Amino acid sequence: MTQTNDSNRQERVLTTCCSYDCGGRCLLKIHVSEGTINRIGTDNRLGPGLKACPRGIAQKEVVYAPDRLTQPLKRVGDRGNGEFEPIHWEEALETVSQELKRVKEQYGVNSILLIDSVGSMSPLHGTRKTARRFFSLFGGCTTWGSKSLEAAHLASLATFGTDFTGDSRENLLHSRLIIMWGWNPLVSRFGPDTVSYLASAKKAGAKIISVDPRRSPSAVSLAERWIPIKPGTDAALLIAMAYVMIAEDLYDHHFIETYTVGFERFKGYVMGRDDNLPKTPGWAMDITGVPAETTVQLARDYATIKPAALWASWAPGRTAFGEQYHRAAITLAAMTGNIGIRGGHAAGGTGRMPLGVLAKSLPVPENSTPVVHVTDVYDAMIRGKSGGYPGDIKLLYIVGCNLLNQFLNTSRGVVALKRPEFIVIHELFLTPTAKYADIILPVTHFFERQDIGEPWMGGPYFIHMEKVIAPVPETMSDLAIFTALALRLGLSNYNEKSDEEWSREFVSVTPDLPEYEAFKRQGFHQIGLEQPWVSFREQIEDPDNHPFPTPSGKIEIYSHRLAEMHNPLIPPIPKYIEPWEGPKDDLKKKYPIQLVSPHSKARANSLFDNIPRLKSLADDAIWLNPSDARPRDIKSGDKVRVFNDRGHLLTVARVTDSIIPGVASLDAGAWFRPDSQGLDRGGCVNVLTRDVMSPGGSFACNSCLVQIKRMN
Ligand SMILES: Nc1nc2c(c(=O)[nH]1)N[C@H]1C(S)=C(S)[C@@H](COP(=O)(O)OP(=O)(O)OC[C@H]3O[C@@H](n4cnc5c(=O)[nH]c(N)nc54)[C@H](O)[C@@H]3O)O[C@H]1N2
Ligand SMILES: Nc1nc2c(c(=O)[nH]1)N[C@H]1C(S)=C(S)[C@@H](COP(=O)(O)OP(=O)(O)OC[C@H]3O[C@@H](n4cnc5c(=O)[nH]c(N)nc54)[C@H](O)[C@@H]3O)O[C@H]1N2
Ligand SMILES: [Mo]
Repeated sequence: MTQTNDSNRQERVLTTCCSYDCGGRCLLKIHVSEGTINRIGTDNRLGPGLKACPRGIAQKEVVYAPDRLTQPLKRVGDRGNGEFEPIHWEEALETVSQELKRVKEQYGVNSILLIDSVGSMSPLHGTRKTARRFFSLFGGCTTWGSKSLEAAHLASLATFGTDFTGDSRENLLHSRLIIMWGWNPLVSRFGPDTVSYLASAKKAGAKIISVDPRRSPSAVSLAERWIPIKPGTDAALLIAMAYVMIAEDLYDHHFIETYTVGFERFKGYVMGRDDNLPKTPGWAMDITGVPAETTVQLARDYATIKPAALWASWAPGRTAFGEQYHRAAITLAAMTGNIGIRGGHAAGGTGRMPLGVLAKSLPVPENSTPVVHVTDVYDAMIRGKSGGYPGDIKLLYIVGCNLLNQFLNTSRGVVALKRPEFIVIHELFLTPTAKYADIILPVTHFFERQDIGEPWMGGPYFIHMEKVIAPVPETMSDLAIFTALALRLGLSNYNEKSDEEWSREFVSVTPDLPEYEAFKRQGFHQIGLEQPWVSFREQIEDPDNHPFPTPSGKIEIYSHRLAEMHNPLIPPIPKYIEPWEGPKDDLKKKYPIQLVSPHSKARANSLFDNIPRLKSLADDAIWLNPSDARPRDIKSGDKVRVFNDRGHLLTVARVTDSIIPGVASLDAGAWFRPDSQGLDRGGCVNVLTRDVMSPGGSFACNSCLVQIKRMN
């Protein structure tokens, strides 16, 4: 988007958007002259728009950061001690391609583990896309899954048969009741316009309730009521709400009969027919800490205020047996008839819509690769074939991931990262993970390449990502690195187009987008909808012609697919299963505090912890309740040590009644900076978390018991 003439001296304003794994995906307007960024603006239209947060606006500090990696590096000291020397690209690429060849020939492709996360998520330069395309042509490797919404994914597939369970955001304007369940969109962004729609809904009279162990910033500014709950117990509260709806006959019989299967089985469990244990609000109170009257009121509200959106977010699902929480939330959405209607919400938790996704992105040829679950990645690196994994991991290839910081149980990560014969990483910064690499390849920032921005979730809109500035010399995009490696290894067809040619192709095949030149000129394009896009509208309005894509064609409260798994820990109806490291675990005697680790307002996962302007905005104190602080003689601002058998870290206390007794909260993403005693002075919460997979696949970071002590 050129505002003035093309003289280099004149300031030009170019559009782009962050391509990180952040829920925002907001419009950035970059003011550039003489090849340098002067300042960054954003969408300045009134009302809901594509407005950026301080992290987007601070990208100038990120791209020009003094600690940006600007040359390929080769390790010289011991793994992990951070000593490197610069080398030429020629040597770096030759070493990497030789190692790939050697390991493939000597041990087979399964001994190469690709950890490709979503440092960049765009359709062309997406870190996963570029890496998977390369390894597919290379002949395979061992891969991993994901680390975010596995529980919701399993629940949505089992219950609805699809994970397209979202709605376009303006649907919130039609809700009379919105329950933000473990959802804090003011901080953990879910689209640039979501909070604006929530605020409008509130203004229009919608009742907003927050169910969260913390009185989160969203609870403070949007909710009229905060219902504190013990982490990992959400399924119990939802099931007790179902009890109230059944006992008081408040549920939607027509909906249940027309659209669902298995309700009677669920009802039997809820009413205690099978186990003589009715799941009453009193039963739940003992587990969740939520007073019985509160549960009764919440159930009555959800059953009678219509339409209502139960926004069941992911953090409660990132617990042991978190799958049950998502399954229970969907069941309640069905019992209240809130699926497929304007102002309702399917509560599937995946949030995806078919809109707002480009019809085409960098193609990844099919290649069946063995997959290691995220919670097992370190175990696989340590035990290899003897632990039942696909290979002994000899080469670790990391693209767009700070695993040491972000995967569970950092101490185990430190052991694991010493194992492979060779580690290579593509990075912007010398992250805690990059310190363990043998070769570091410095990548471009998204300002330095052309691409297309598509919504992280929600939308629908697309943003033209202009190449705003020339790349820092000696950095390469992931796509360019893999293109160069493919050439060296004799792999044909990896990338035979320019970035512009790819972008042009993606735009041209996507319905609802103007032609490429017009899209470029506009800078962004929002798709107009006559009415909100609501998942399952067709199935509800015209059930005879639109079955749900499940074995029965209905919403499966009793899931046939789960039943076939014959695993009592993944039952076919949603049940409350006592989580490990939850409020009733025996380990509480030793480690009495339940720790949750939400996302930070100042970071995108672990990104920007090294950017001073953003670090100063972070809330990196550990929240704890006065009743837990008092006996430990802890006051706000005190230095505290947080520990369990897995590790320990140093941080600062914030004593507040905005968190329930027995629970503490420390934002995830601060960088791991261990001292010589192994005490993490960076405050990386994953030194404390447990690396065990929930049976349904959830990444259970919020099932974590700790003790806290004041440091003298
Ligand atoms: N600013 C910012 N935005 C982001 C990101 C970021 O890093 N920074 N990351 C993006 C990504 S990758 C993701 S996956 C999403 C994350 O989105 P979410 O998973 O929704 O976010 P969290 O911040 O982990 O947690 C949200 C709320 O859940 C509460 N919570 C924690 N445990 C429990 C529990 O057991 N029960 C209940 N009821 N509540 C609980 C927390 O206190 C918090 O207030 O955010 C996205 N948006
Ligand atoms: N305790 C706890 N742990 C958690 C969570 C939690 O709530 N609590 N949340 C989990 C969730 S939901 C997520 S999504 C994960 C996130 O964990 P990760 O996927 O590891 O995400 P990031 O920390 O964002 O790391 C991305 C890395 O990519 C780099 N990068 C950025 N742009 C590019 C690029 O263009 N190319 C390349 N090659 N690299 C780039 C960044 O510098 C950064 O180091 O963390 C998980 N871990
Ligand atoms: Mo995530």
